[in-house]
Amino acid sequence: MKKRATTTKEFFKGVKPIAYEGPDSRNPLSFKHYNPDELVEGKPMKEHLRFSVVYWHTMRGVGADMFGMNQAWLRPWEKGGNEMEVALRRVGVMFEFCQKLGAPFYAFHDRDVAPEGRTLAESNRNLDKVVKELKKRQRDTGIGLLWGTACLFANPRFTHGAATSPNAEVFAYAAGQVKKCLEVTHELDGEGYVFWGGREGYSTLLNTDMKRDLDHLAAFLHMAVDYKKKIGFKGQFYIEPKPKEPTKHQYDSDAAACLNFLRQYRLLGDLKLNLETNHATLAGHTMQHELEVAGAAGALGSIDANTGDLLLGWDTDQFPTDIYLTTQIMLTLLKYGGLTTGGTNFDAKCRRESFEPVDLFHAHIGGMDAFARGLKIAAAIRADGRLEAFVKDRYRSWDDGLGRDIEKGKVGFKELEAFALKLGEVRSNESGRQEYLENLINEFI
Ligand code: XUL
Ligand code: CO
Repeated sequence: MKKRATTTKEFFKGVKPIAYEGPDSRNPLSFKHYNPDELVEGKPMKEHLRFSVVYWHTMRGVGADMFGMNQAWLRPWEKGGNEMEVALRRVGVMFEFCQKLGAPFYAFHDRDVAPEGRTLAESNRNLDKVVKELKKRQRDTGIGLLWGTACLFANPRFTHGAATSPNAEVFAYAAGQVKKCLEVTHELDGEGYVFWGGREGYSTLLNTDMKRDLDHLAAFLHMAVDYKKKIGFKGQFYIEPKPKEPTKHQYDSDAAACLNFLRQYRLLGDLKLNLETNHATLAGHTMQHELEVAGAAGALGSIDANTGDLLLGWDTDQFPTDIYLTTQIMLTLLKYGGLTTGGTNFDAKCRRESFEPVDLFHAHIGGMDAFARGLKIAAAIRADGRLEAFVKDRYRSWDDGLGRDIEKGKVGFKELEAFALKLGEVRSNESGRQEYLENLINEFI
């Protein structure tokens, strides 16, 4: 370990680096399933999963009550010094956390890491100071930036949207902010950059020109793509779908809406999707559905790992612990070749009641173990082969004869009608065997 790391202040005293101890361990601060170097389908778990910790919840969340600002979470390192001093100290806290957890990546919004100034120029200067520190810590620890993003939603100037604001000055401000954020993400060797349009939508159609908004959003993204090329940033761009919250309706509402938008505005080659479980369920879909939609379009990029509470419905951003969920996610990810530039980014927060710093460890350990189990279970299901064979067999009528001719575009309605007229009735329908397949999955869980 380099000298610097041993001389820095320790914030999580009493928490040792989290080690893999296996399923029989009763140590809550250990991994029972996540064993970073263990090979699954010939690749180490850590490369399959590429875990990432988010700055916004983990470092900047305060456990506020939703009807007031009162902070519930104990974060002793936040006390003492001015805003910039705290921001710089927080970098040390974040890297100690990621290091002890063994998370290879982190992710941030520009305004999470550095305080916003009175002007864009001042905000940029603040960001530069913190980025210097982030860069140093990245070098010392080997922890990398999974993706950066600009906060284009919290400041009141973005009340009506950023790239979809009815006010062109707001659009310009947002462009300036994203330009800078792209530069620092590039500076930090980010593997990607995310666009989440939290306020790119509307509260009422009465005051909204949707067509113009969409044109503006596309123009904004084209400018970002151009600028990315100009500065030589090679990271992957992503759009993160979410249907609502904070606005009533967001234009990037789900994977299909995003893909349609990207295709319509000729952006599909430049952006993939960053899919989040709680956003999927808010949109009335499962996470696996969203992954399949993106995968089929060649746009499966990265995941924001969390879960909602279906009894509550809104974006509760809880840590994922459901093995069925992680199994489904990993089945689809493995099917489409796994994560490359993307990662498993814990866009998740502790419950307000879990207010001690050590709860951050319990939460992330649980999420990482749940994904490790999902990965191993999915790999076992794939090795077993029965599920895949069932699906393949279900579609066998497309593999030759009539089905193959249809897929190859060799026949049209005329030929098919002639075939159907001779057929009398379709005789080859078979059971979908849903319950049999659900039982089969349970054999592995
Ligand atoms: C909000 C959300 C964001 C994005 C990044 O629901 O998911 O934190 O992940 O802006
Ligand atoms: Co997210």
